[in-house]
Amino acid sequence: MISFFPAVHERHAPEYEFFRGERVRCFESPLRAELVLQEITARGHRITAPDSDSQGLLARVHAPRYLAFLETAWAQWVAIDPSNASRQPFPSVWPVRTLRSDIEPSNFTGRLGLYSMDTGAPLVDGTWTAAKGAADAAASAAGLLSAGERAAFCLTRPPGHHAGPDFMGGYCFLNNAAVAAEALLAGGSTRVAILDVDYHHGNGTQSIFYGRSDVLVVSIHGDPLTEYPFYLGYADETGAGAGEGFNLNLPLEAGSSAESWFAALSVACSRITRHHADALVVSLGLDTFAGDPIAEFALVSDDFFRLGATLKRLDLPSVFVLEGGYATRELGVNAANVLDGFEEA
Ligand code: Q9C
Ligand code: ZN
Repeated sequence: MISFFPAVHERHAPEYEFFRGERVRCFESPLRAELVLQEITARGHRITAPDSDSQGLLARVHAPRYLAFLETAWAQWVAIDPSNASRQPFPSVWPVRTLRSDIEPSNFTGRLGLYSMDTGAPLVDGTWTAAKGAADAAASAAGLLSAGERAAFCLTRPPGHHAGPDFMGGYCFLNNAAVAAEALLAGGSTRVAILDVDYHHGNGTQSIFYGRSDVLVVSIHGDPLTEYPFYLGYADETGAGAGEGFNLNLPLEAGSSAESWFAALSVACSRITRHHADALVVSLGLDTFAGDPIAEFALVSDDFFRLGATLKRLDLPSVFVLEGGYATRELGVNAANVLDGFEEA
């Protein structure tokens, strides 16, 4: 399968995040992409650089003031104090209920909190460049599908599905899957489906399309009562206004078996078929793997062939966009198994 790989991903390499009150090395690392690249190259997939600019599409997905912040955040951070160049900024205050989010403070801490859902998306010097490269890959892959190709893989990081219209979070800055969906619409699709199979609910993607009927969003994920992102992803979230009925959440208890996961996948596929989608975007999180260090599902490496093969049966032009997956050593094999399962089915 043709795979878009933006080498600039490596510019996003934060040193640490917070886990149980401690600083720990980031789970979402450049090595993830390098190991996937190694494995899909070894299996004969064709790798290419992104060739589309996602700028116009990003403006359909994200708020202008959020994009402006993200692009200039590092410069503002370093302008406060040159020694900040060797420090990672983290948000420390947020506009929760009763506080105002219509006003954008000029203060960096005020802006960072306004545009963050958590402390889980550490920002560094190269974050914008890397995130933009991933969005460009999503635009490129969708462009290729619009030109008649049947499938493409975005070997991209940082991931995107937690990033909402105007906020970052959960390792995500720009919503690559949403960019792919918008690019498909711009390229002539009229009914797109996004299937999010990451362990964590894709709150950003859901929110971006919640009021719309042209993009169906279906997600299988750990029950937010116990799993991140906690505040979205419940079964009663079915869409709003014109989008009513075009959002489907299939939460599963943490610890669910592969068998129940594939049962949910079959429900998801039925809904996508009923949507009469003309293109599919797969938010391909691989943190459903049994060995994932921060997730609680039980898929084994062979199950990822089955996932690919199942998606092939939808018979739709498909863009696969890498999301999470933190069992780094097995990530390449698991990603490649999905692609090969799809191609060999
Ligand atoms: N610090 C994606 O899979 N919290 N994001 C994990 C470890 C957030 C995962 C706890 C998990 C976000 C794209
Ligand atoms: Zn995840």
